[in-house]
Order: sequence, then structure tokens, then C-alpha cells
Amino acid sequence: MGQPESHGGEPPPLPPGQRLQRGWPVTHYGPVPKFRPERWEFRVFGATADGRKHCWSHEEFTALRYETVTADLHCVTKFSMVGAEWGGVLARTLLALAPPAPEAGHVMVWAEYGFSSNLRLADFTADHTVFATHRGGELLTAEHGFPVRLIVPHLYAWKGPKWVRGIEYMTEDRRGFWEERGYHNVGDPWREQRYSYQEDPGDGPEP
Ligand SMILES: Nc1nc2c(c(=O)[nH]1)N[C@H]1C(S)=C(S)[C@@H](COP(=O)(O)O)O[C@H]1N2
Ligand SMILES: [Mo]
Repeated sequence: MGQPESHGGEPPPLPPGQRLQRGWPVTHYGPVPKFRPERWEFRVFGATADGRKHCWSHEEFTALRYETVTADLHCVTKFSMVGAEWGGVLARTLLALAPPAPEAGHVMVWAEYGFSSNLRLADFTADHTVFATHRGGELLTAEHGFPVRLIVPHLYAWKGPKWVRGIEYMTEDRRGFWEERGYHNVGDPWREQRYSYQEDPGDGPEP
């Protein structure tokens, strides 16, 4: 990760090639989904430890332990928004409630309309990876991912789907939506891992 923790009053350094963006633009592919609480559930499936699927209704999900994380968001198109406080359910909390099988080394995060992004289990379980329901103490707006979006602070923002509906534990890595369309399988902004042609052997499955 290599992100400095303290910067002595200076503005926080940005990853290489990024510029600071004022405000908070909306960036995504496709339409904003309509939230239907009675049809919404959050699912953990695939290679779970007990071989079962685990589901939470919206009411159940919002009753899970709430924690906050301060994190920047780096879009691969080169703008960064810094210093937001995200509130929600840590990925670690979900992992403890619905653990993966020992063979699961990867996670696919699934969102509305089949949008997906894959993560290594280690990135998923990082202590600041959070399924955010709030930003700056306020509920997310629809455009920014209400009711739940993933924030993976140490990776490019496409690795954090908005409108998340569940996660799939995987015993083998598979590419998600943008990863299939030319973006880097890992996506570490501090190493400027933008595109799949930059991948080293072992960074991911064949593009
Ligand atoms: N479901 C979904 N989530 C998504 C995307 C998307 O296309 N679909 N785009 C990602 C990208 S590229 C970025 S930069 C961030 C933008 O988040 P924001 O609109 O809240 O700024 O959302 C990410 N999450
Ligand atoms: Mo992005």
C-alpha cells in the first residue's frame, strides 16, 4: 500500500498521475437503480465455510455493527476526492458472520444490473474496507450508491461497486465488469495499476 500516514500539515499526497477534484461528482456506467426495500437482500454465497448462502434483509443489514472509516477515492480516469468519512459495515464484520471456506482466495462483489468487481481476499479483509451506507454522517444518495456501496480505500474506485447486493467467495480468481474490459485485475493506485496490459504474471487470470 505504501500510503504515508502523516504529512505534517501539507495536503495529503495523491497517487501518481491523479489530481485533486473539488466536490463529489457522480461516476458510473448505466442507470441508477431504484431501491425496493422489500425485494432487496444482501447475499454472501459461493465458497462459504458452511457451504450455505447467507442473506440479510435491508432491515437486518442496517442493524449490523456500524463503523466509520476516513478514506480517499481515486478514480482511474485521474481525479481523486479526499478525506471523506464513510460509515457502514466493515467487510471484516461480514466475513466473521459468514466466513469463507479455507480454499477461497478471491471475492466477487456483485451489484445491481450484474455489475461486478473482483478482489483478492486480502484486499477485501483489509481493516478499512467498508460496505458504506453513509458518507459524512449522512445516508448515501441514490447516485452515490444508496443503500450500500463498497469502499476499498487502497484500490481504484471501480473496485468499490455502488448498489452492492452481495459477495461471492471464489476458489479461483475471475474478472469483474471493468477488469474484463481492460482494467487492471488488482488496481493499486499507488503502483498506478490502471490497465490489464500492465499486469505481471500472478496479478490475475488471463485478460
Ligand atoms: N455499480 C457500479 N458501481 C461503481 C461504478 C459503476 O459503473 N457501477 N463505477 C465506479 C467508479 S469508476 C467510480 S470512480 C466510483 C464513483 O463513485 P461516486 O459516483 O460516488 O463518486 O464508483 C464506482 N462504483
Ligand atoms: Mo472511476
